[in-house]
Amino acid sequence: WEATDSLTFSGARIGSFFQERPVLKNPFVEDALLRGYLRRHLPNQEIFSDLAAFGERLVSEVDEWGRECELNPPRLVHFDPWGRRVDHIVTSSSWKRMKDLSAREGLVAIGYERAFGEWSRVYQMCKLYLFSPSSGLYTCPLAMTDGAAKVIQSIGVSSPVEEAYRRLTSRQPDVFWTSGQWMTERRGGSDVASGTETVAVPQRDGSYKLHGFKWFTSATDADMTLTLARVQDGSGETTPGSKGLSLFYAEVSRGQDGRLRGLEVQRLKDKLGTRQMPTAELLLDGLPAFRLSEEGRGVASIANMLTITRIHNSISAAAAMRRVLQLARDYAARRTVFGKHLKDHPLHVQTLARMEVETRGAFLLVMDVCRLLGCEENGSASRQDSHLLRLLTPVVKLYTGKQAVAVVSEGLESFGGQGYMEDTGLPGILRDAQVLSIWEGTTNVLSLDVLRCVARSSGMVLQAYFSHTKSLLAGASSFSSLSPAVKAVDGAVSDLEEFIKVASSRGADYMEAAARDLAYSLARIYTGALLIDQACWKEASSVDVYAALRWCEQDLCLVTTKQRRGHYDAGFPTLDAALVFE
Ligand code: UCC
Ligand code: FAD
Repeated sequence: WEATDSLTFSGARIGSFFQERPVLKNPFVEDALLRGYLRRHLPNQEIFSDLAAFGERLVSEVDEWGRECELNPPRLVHFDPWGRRVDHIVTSSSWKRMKDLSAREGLVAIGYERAFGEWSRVYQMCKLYLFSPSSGLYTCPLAMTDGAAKVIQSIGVSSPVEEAYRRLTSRQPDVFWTSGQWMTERRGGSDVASGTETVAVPQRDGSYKLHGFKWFTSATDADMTLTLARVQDGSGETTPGSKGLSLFYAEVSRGQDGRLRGLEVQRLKDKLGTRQMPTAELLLDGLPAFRLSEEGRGVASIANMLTITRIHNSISAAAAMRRVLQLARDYAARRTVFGKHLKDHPLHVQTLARMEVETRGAFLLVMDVCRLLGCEENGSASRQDSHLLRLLTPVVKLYTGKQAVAVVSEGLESFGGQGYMEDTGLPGILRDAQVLSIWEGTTNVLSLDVLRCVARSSGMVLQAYFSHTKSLLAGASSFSSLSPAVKAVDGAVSDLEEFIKVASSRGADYMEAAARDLAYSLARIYTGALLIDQACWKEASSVDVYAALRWCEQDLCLVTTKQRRGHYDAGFPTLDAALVFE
């Protein structure tokens, strides 16, 4: 009988053991591959100092803002207290802070200042890679902002978009603008050509007014947007299909009555993830706009934006994988089960090692695409580089988008039940990863884009691909430790070449059925070659060699096996349909 037992009020006895949470450490310092990659290609002290300091700031300050963005999602206020329509998207103070931070840190500007020549894009993207998992999804508006700046630059920085370009690429928070990318309408997001109903009505002064409905518009608190619409001729007619689409620039502004000019926000989307960021449905009701492309060249003109946003998407995918791994390995050193730390259970470490190999592959693949982009923008790209950039952009986006979901999902499991608990912040990583394979082109749509760019280049992009992959392998010929990996990639290259020869005589339907497997094969083989190349670097470690070997143990060429190839034959779509719809 103890005195405390007689107390009417006493704290519940919940035991004294509490699990330790995983601790986020400086993501730059923690990332051996990132630092190794930069030491190899861009050994610049200024960049190392900047990234190390930025990494520190992410841990001490910004990561918390990102969490606040998740906890205080945007909301839409349609009317002011006196009943006037205002359509105000209210965002959290942390979301606004992200905008200031992005400007000051030059997260878009670095790509346009080009202080590091052809490596400027690599620098910019490495910084975004660190930022992304802590950014509260602010990397989404940054991607579109970067894409818009790229489109303007490619069209020509002149009136009426001179000012916009200056703002999109500014480092001054009060000058910096973000952009939207309004493409998707109710009828469709993949098939933009038949999905776009928005019309552009010419005005006397050469500008236009847009009327239509945009079904998905992300980061809708942006200052401007690029969008697609069909120009009406004198009799009010428009041209259907892709040939009728033109590219427009519009500012998002308010009139003296406080209402959005020519715009109404119908509602905010109720999303699985990306909740930190507003995604709206918009009625364009006479939105003032300027045509940026020639009439009918809308899709081709916005393609530059797609290239940039797809690269950003891939950066976010690799970054999500890296983040979950960094937390998982920290946790593995804290959590004890069956008498020892998780890090001392070989099966647990093997699971993390598999995730690590996938993450390394994703990082090297996306960095290589950034390198190619930098070369192209710097005027130092060969024809081969340009072909590779065109081919690998959809490949890296579709492959990393899918792998991010797999790796992050595995990552959540590594925390046991805690990985499933919302207030740990971990489930949000998975919910946000799920979108990476949907927006900016789904996996299938991008697989078909791969086929189209192969066909349109008369196979030149594939020639560039094979030639560069082989040159990477040739560099490894004297490294005996890597020979199983080299042999595997070499064999996969031959299989793929052979498949392409056979498949090209089989017709378009056959190729279409093979498109996804082909795109995956392109990704896996090329990534294998990059991991091998990284392992050949004079300062590479045995871990780099091991990572290359591990990657190349998997099925690299998915279009090789006879059974699978059979599935591309004429009879199989009917069987697939029967299987699905029985
Ligand atoms: O989802 C969106 C925003 C989400 C938020 C931002 C996230 C950013 C990452 C953040 C990370 C946290 S915006 C919506 C994105 N929508 C899409 O991605 C659409 C997906 N659909 C496609 O990609 C289709 O393949 C279409 C729309 C491009 C197909 O349209 P068409 O009209 O059938 O296209 P064509 O006929 O294939 O191509 C028309 C022209 C051709 O040029 P010309 O006429 O000179 O021969 C093509 O070569 O456009 C050119 N073109 C391209 N050029 C088409 N695609 C490309 C390309 N990818 N690169 C270069
Ligand atoms: P659909 O095209 O209807 O696709 C449905 C399915 O069919 C997919 O699995 C697809 O892979 C498959 N499919 C389609 N065509 C083919 C084919 N030819 N062969 C085989 N399979 C095919 N859009 C914007 O413009 N701006 C934004 O800011 C924006 N933000 C977004 C934010 C979020 C959170 C989300 C989820 C979407 C956003 N989108 C935005 C829209 C996004 O780009 C589209 O949803 C996407 O491009 C897919 O288009 P869809 O929804 O019409 O799907």
